[in-house]
Amino acid sequence: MDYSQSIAASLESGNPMELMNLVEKAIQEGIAAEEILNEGLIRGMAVIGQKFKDGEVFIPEVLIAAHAMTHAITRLEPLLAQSGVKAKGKLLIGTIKNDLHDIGKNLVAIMFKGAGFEVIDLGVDVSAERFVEAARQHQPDVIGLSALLTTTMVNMGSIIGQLRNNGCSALIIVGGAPVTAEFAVEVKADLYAQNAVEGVDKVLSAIR
Ligand code: B1M
Repeated sequence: MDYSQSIAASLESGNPMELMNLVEKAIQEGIAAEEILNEGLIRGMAVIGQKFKDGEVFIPEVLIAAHAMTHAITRLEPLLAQSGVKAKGKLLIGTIKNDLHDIGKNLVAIMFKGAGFEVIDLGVDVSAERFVEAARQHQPDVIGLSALLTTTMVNMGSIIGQLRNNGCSALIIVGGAPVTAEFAVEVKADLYAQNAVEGVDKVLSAIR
């Protein structure tokens, strides 16, 4: 089994110490941080998501994996952000109200930092009012809305409407597992991205 497969397997089996050791070894072996992330951590988490859906694992197991993944991402963060150049703009990002999923949103934030953006991360469960207030305070160039639940993504349109009604002209990008390009058009977002790297690419193309 190669490192990526071992990392995915160790995340699935909920063994944080083993996971960190494998991530460390993979880094020392010169495996690219992106590969460790995509082929190891994200792949492992996708399996856990499927098992959760199928009733084979439950919230505690998912939480253990999520904590382990967060630690591993923290270790990878400086490597992922190494491509950073001069500041390209300011991103305000958050996971929307009633949604506590933050792993994907954190990855988006890391990738934007790596691309040279100043990032203001509002965290999870962010209301429309907080987005509006933070947009007024920080005057971002880009606002990112993340949602992982079909029950919360439906609020994206209202948040975008309230931002626009309050005079915010920042570029708005939406994403998260259940969000699609069609949905992004429906809620009047400027951009949609399927993953963090695509998010950075699309924003850079739009602001160039
Ligand atoms: Co929950 N959860 N969860 N969960 N969870 C999902 C999302 C689910 C699909 C699992 C399933 O049923 N298969 C399901 C949603 C079903 C639906 O709505 N259709 C679900 C559910 C139901 C729930 C609860 C309701 C369970 C319950 O309590 N009964 C509950 C809700 C809590 C709440 O938010 N109010 C819940 C709770 C949790 C935990 C707390 C246990 C934990 C979250 C821990 C944390 O985030 N700190 C958790 C987890 C870990 C998951 C799964 C297994 C993994 C999510 C993840 O981190 N993926 C998830 C199943 C799955 O997605 N396969 C699931 C890895 C991450 C890197 O990917 O977040 O998709 P992702 O981010 C990607 C892209 O989506 C994109 O880029 C990232 C990668 O580059 N992206 C953006 C994300 N945001 C973006 C923003 C952008 C651009 C791209 O621009 C701004």
